[in-house]
Amino acid sequence: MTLLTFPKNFVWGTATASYQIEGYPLADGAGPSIWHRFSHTPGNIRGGHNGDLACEHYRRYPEDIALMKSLGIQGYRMSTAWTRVLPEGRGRINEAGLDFYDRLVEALLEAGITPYVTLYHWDLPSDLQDMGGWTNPAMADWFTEYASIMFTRLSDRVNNWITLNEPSVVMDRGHVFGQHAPGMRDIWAALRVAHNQLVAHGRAVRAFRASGADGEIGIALNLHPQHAATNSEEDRACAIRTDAYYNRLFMDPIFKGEYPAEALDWFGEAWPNIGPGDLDEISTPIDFLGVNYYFPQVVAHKAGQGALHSEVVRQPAPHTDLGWQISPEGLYDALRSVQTEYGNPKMFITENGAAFDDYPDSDGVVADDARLDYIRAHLAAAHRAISDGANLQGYFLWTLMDNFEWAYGYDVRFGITNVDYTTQKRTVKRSGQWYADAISRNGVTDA
Ligand code: IFM
Repeated sequence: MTLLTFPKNFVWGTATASYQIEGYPLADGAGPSIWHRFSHTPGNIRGGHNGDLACEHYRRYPEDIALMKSLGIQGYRMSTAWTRVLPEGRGRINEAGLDFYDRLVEALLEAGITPYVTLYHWDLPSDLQDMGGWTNPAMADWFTEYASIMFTRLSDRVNNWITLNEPSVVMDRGHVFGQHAPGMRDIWAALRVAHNQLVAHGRAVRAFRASGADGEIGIALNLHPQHAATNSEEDRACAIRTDAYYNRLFMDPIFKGEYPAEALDWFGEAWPNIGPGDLDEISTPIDFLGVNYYFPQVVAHKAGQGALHSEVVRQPAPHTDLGWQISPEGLYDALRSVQTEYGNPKMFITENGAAFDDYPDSDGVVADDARLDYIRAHLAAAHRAISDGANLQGYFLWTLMDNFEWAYGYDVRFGITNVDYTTQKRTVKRSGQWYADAISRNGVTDA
C-alpha cells in the first residue's frame, strides 16, 4: 500500500447547501423559495418530506462547526439562501437573514475553517418564480443585486465565492423532467434557463470584480462524462449530443465564449435568442472551476427517446444505492478534459460522494465501508489527475451530514455523519473518521 500524498496547500473540505440542511426556511422574516413550495406540494417528494426542519443547522450550526473542527476539515462549502436575505427576491433586505450568515461565517473562521460560499444552490425566491424565474432574462440583474449584497456584507471575511451550483441540473431536472423545483417540463424554456443562468453568473462575476473585494470567484458545474454504448455512428453521435447537452453547454460558453455547435444544430428553433454581448459576459474570466462529479453515463441512440433521442445503458456493478455507476475513472477523465480542453484552470472538486443506506449498529457504529471505499478511490483518481498535470487544488466531500436529498427526501443518505432526524443526533460514520485521518496525513492509500 502506498500513501498518495497531495500537494502542500491542498484544501480538504466538506460541502452542504442551505435548503438541504438549515431547516426553518421561513424563520426570522425569510420568504418562501421554490423548494419550499415544491416540497409542500403533495406527490413531489418521496415520503412527503420537506425542508422545514432538515438538520436544523439554522439553530445547530455551532455544533456542526465543532464537529467539522474535530474532523480537521479545512474548508467548508456552504450556500446562502437568497430568501433569507431578500424575502421577495429583490428590493427589501432582511437584516436578520444577513445576520445569520454573518454569525455562521464568524463561527467558521473562529474554528479555523475557511468558508467557500455558493450564492445559488437552487432555492430561488418564489416571488421571482412568479415572474418567470430563470426563464426571465431579468434574472441576471436580480441575481447580481443579491450577489452584490452578499459581497458587501461578507467579502471582508469570505474570500472564496461560487456563483451557481450545477446550472445543468436546474435546466434538466427542474425544467425538462420536472423532478426538481419548479417542476417544469419544457425544453424550450429549459434552454432559456441555461442561458439566463450563465448570463447571471457572468454578470455577478463582473460585479464581484467591480466591487474591488479581495478573493476569488468561480462556478460549480457537474461534469458528467458521456460514452457511446457501441462504436456505431449513431451511438457516437448520440454521446457527442449528450456531452454537448450536459457538459459543453456550460463549459464552452464560460471558457470559450461560444455554445457547442452540436447543441445549436440539435435544438434548432428551440434555441434561445442570444443577446449581443451575452457571450462576452458569460466568458468573463473566473478564478477557479468547481467540479462536481458523481458518475459517467453510457448512451445509445434511440429514436424518439427524450429530446436527445438517447437511452442510458446501465453498466455492470458497482453502483451506489441511487443506481449511480461507481467510476473513479470518470472523475479522472473529467479533470483531465478540463485540463486539456479548457486551458487547465485552477479547479476544486466542489462535490463528490455516494448515497448508501447506513445506520448506527447497536454499538452506535456506522460501518459505511462502501462509502469509504468510494471516497478513497475517487481521491486516488484525483491524485492521479494531479500527477498528470491537472490544476486541482482541493476536494469538498458531499456531504458533511445526511440531509434533504431533494426529490428523494430524507430516504437517501450521502453524509459522512449520520443524522437521526427524530433526535437530531449526529454520529460520525466510519467514512468520516477515515476522512479525518486522510486529512491529517494529507493523503490516502491507493487501496
Ligand atoms: O445533493 C445534491 C447536491 O445538492 C447537488 N449535487 C448532487 C448532490 C447529490 O445528489
